Amino acid sequence: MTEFFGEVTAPIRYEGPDSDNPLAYRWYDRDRVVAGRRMEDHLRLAVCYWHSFNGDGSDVFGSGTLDRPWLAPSSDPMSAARAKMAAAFEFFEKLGTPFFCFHDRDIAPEGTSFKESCAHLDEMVDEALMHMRRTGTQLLWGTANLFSNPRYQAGAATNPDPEVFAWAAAQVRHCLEATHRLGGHNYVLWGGREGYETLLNTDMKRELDQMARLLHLVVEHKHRIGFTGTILVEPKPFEPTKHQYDFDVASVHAFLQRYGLADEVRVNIEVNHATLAGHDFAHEIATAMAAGIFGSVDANAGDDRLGWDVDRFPLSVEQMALGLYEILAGGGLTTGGFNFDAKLRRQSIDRSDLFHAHIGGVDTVARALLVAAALVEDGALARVRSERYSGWDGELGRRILGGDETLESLHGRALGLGHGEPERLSGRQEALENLVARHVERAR
Ligand code: XLS
Ligand code: NI
Ligand code: NI
Repeated sequence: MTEFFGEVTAPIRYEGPDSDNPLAYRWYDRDRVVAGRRMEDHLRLAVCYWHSFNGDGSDVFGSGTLDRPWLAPSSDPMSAARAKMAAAFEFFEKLGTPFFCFHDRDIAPEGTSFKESCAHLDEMVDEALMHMRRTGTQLLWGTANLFSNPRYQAGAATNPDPEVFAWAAAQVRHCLEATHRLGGHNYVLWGGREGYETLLNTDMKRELDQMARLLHLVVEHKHRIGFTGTILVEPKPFEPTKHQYDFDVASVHAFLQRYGLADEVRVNIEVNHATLAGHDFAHEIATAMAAGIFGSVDANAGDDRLGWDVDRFPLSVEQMALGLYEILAGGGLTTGGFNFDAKLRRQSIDRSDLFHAHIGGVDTVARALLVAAALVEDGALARVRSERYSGWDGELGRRILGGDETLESLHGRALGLGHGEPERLSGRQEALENLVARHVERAR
């Protein structure tokens, strides 16, 4: 097989924090046991197919800059798909991360009919199985692209035309089965164009009902075929539509509850989407944990000044560590993982840039894991949290939560109080921030 990433001759290895080798991991030591689990099993890192192998560096102002020969318009689509897949698995193997993620259209070109598109996907799934057996790479999740083709201009499930819904449902059925054949650990639905541009032409109530119907069909089909992976919805507040229905974790949770889906569907939380929704990454994780719907993470980063999905590779150890702390405190990942839904900048045109980008992302997340594990082990944050609420474990707290008090009884109680105001205590925010900073400095 011809190598695509010939500049990187050997698999990327762990060399430790003092290494100056740019093609080595400084923090990701896959077999190291952290908080009772191998690093690799904690993080379940995945490379995404779309940004890394389908993205060509184009932006709204100009065409592609990256060297991706399989994207040349002159190439035969199926041979190009095979060349792309060979390069992708060469990359996964050299990077040494255990998982990948894909959209149906990333791995197989759309044909001239639905039937031909299915045949293309089936053929590429066979090819992927062969590469997966050869390299040991596993599938974290598959997903159907229900947003690129012009037929989805007004959404897929939320389209005003049921013909488009029917087409999307057929596509999802095929992609879910492909994911199942590949042993996928999850199946993702990101609401690409499930939202609206203007309310002037939008019947929101209908669109939400339609979106729930598709999700119910997915859950039913998952059980029918015996797919044991988790169904995940990926929240995002806007882009491409002005208002996406799956705005953030709390909106998705409300939606799932309203339509009786909260026991079947969880969330895939993307860091950059959290930022766009005006939340911290850790907030979205904690919201999902509290609701019992945490699933997986799309690990990337936004930009402080740009209000769109810039999908940079994760850069901030602290941001990731605070999210990972919530994940560890909530019991860790199960079927989910950390998927690098991140892309190269337009000028990063050397083939080795894809390695540098991922190595940086992997090390950021690995180091964040060390910080989060140290915070768990230190126990101070957990202690502060539980002491802060200790009153709720006492008699008054238990009576209030247990429904033994009313406004009337609490009014009576207040009138009869012998003492004055409740005692106020420090929230100690700065001291806790300093504690986190110490662990960020020291984690090794
Ligand atoms: C887009 C989303 C997308 C999903 C998969 O913003 O992040 O890449 O992860 O459809
Ligand atoms: Ni994503
Ligand atoms: Ni995104």
